Amino acid sequence: MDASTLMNGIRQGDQRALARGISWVENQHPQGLELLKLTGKKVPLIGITGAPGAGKSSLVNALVSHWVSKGYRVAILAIDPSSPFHLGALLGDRLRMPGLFLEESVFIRSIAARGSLGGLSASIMEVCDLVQEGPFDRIIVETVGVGQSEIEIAGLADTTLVLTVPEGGDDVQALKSGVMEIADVFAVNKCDRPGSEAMLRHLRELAHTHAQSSWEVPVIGTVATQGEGIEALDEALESHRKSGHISAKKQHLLMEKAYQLIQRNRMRGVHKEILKKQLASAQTKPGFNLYDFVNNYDA
Ligand SMILES: Nc1nc2c(ncn2[C@@H]2O[C@H](COP(=O)(O)OP(=O)(O)OP(=O)(O)O)[C@@H](O)[C@H]2O)c(=O)[nH]1
Ligand SMILES: [Mg+2]
Repeated sequence: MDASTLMNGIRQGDQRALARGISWVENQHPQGLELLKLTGKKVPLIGITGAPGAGKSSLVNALVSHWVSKGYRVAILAIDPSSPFHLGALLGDRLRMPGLFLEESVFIRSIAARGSLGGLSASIMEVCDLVQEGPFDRIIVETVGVGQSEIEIAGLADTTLVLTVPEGGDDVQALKSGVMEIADVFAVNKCDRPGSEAMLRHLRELAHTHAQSSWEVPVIGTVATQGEGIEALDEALESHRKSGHISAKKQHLLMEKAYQLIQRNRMRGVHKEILKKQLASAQTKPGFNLYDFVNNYDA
């Protein structure tokens, strides 16, 4: 199949076509680039991040159910930060999202953060570009908030939702040291647990002191498993989308995107195993110098 035929399928909402397109892009199939050249549509992309077990998938589930009831079509991308072929994680999320799978209006895909330099890979950006061609009203990307990934999700998403829990003492420290800058909206999930009022109050004060002229991060209490606070959360996400605060991040996003793609293009043809062999042979020659070797290297 050629790229434009597949793209037609994707635009018409054929989920199998989309799944195939994503595979092309992820596996750097020769037609993948042709497919990407046809992209350009923009659908609001919401990134959701937070500590392992904070309730991201549960919240996505509740939010997506809410959107589906409003008639939205939604794509969910779950980024597996640890291993590329961790079926357990995907199945786990599938089980936690009963019903949604059967919904025609919801597309779910787990994607691996492989090939990245400690963060989201170029292919994830490409997958997002491709998914935006589908007939979706919202795209949601779930990523576990570890290391750089949460910073990078902020570069990728139009709106970044940071999730925390009432007992998240460590989270509060993290918030003070910069996560506040990446959050557009905050949710304190598991508000059925003790300490939620104090946590909400604390975060609201923090949000207020960090507020920028164009946007003060709203802090929403939720109980994802019971769908509590979901409407308020939806409203907060919506008002961020309409705030115009979004545009300041776009240039940064584009730069990050270009940077990673340039990096990947430059490294094309450089394979570690081959490099190892070439080095081994170069080292046997008299006068071997690593800097000369690197300088003259032609993949
Ligand atoms: N009490 C309570 N439990 C919740 C709530 N939301 C989620 N949980 C539970 O918390 C556990 C983790 O929820 P997940 O939605 O899988 O959390 P996650 O952040 O997606 O987890 P990872 O993807 O593994 O990082 C599950 O057992 C949920 O049922 C909530 O609002 N209240
Ligand atoms: Mg999850």
